Amino acid sequence: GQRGKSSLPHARERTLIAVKPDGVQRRLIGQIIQRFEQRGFKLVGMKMLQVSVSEMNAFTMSVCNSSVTVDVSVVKVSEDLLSQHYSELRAKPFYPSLLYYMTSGPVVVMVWEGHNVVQTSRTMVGTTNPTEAQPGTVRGDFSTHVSRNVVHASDSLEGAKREIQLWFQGQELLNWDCCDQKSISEV
Ligand code: IDP
Repeated sequence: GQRGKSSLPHARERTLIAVKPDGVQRRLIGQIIQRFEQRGFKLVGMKMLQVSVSEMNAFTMSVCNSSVTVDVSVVKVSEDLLSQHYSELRAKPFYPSLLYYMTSGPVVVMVWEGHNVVQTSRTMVGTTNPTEAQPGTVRGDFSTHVSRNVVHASDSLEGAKREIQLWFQGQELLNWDCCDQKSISEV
């Protein structure tokens, strides 16, 4: 297995976790934070914000298989953040309604650090579609439909790096020592 120096960078691995608007509305922030704390990960950044959309006066989204045009002209600026965050999904039919959902209320974005945190948090969060998510996962315990799956977790090391840079300024992330670190990881 990995010993000594080779495992060093992994203990400092970071990922982006976000409680989406439905999770905030449903008062799940605390329970989600608790799961990452009790697992042994370290919180190094956290903030609450509401993202708004620009350059979208109206869009059509599909609700229960019928098209509905939604006027979002009252919602303003900052498309950048979400369109970059979800850049790979731009061509998907659900993309407009995803933006609408993600801008519908506050989100809580967090950066968690620890050994293998990217992969482990994907396991803790569960599959994208809650229908398949195992009980014990966040999505498997708190959600039923893919369009309201409560939480976001970066899906790769590169994705995590990109998303952390997108959502956080460098000085918003803290390097601090957890007093129990030696009991949680060898490094
Ligand atoms: P992930 O959040 O598990 O990484 P992605 O495929 O990156 O999954 O999708 C991002 C988000 O887009 C999902 O978490 C979910 O909120 C939404 N989404 C994905 N697929 C669908 C769909 O088929 N209908 C509605 N929303 C979807």
